[in-house]
Amino acid sequence: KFYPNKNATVISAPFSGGQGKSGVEDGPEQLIKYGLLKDIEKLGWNLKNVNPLSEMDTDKMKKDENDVYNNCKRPTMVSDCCKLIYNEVKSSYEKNSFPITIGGDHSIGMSTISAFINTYPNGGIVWVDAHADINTPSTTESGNLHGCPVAFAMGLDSENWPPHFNWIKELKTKVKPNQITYIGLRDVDDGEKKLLKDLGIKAFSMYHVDKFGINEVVRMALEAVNPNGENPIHLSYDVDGIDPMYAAATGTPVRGGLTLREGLFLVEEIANSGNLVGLDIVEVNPALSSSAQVHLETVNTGLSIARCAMGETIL
Ligand code: HAR
Ligand code: MN
Ligand code: MN
Ligand code: MN
Repeated sequence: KFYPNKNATVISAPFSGGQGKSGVEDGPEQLIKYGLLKDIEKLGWNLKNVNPLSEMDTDKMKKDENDVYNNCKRPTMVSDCCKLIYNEVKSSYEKNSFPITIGGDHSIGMSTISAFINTYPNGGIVWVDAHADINTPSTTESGNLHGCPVAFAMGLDSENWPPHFNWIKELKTKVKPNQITYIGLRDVDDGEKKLLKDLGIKAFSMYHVDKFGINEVVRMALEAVNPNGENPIHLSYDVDGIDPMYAAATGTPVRGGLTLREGLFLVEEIANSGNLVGLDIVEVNPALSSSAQVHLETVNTGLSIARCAMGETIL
């Protein structure tokens, strides 16, 4: 329905400025090395691969100790890179090419979901993650901007943002509380819990997955952001939503996550709805692999998410 020509753009976002660890900037290269492009092409898609950060000296930017605003770390780096990523994702959407953004840390989600909602103002977002990533510059305890992308895309607390993010403040459309839902949460900060509650965002934690089962959780999540069943859906997938048993090579693993099958089933189900128009796969950090096996498992988990999203299991 959405991509009759089956064009997709793999947007490499080798970016680590939203958090302190290094290595996550190598996620895109690893996913591609282990077959991402070939896997998706096999499913009948015409692919382009672009890297909007190719001209940025991200190593140098990451080392700049003066790049701080109040408690926010690296606002210049995050803002400059995220703006480039926003433009690339937006242009992919405008060309009717399915954007698959591969991170990189999850701060880039501010770009992908903003580009989505500014293309499809009635769209719905499913955010799969152990974390809610909805801290504002006022509530963040870590100062890591990968914990804040949802708040930026929603325009929350914008009076207190680093001025670097004025470009996102000025975007026409903000994500509204009934346009985003979560699956897999299990490490949510107190300030984030308050925001989720006050805003009435439908969030499905691991408790809900255990209580209702993943099938019912996906159904409820889609009902929350896509009540008429016709709206386009953007899926932002942090691999730490899946249990570290299957995706340990990530910056902030949290035990008690989705099984591999739960984590893939939800993607299959969203793809089966026919409404999936965009995908992010983030927080694969090859440098944090404790063994070659862990490395391979995490990269393969990322590849499986991509294949399920692009239609592998639709018969
Ligand atoms: N909530 C914590 C913070 O704000 C941890 C965020 C960890 N984020 C990611 N992305 N891995 O989901 O710092
Ligand atoms: Mn995340
Ligand atoms: Mn996370
Ligand atoms: Mn925590």
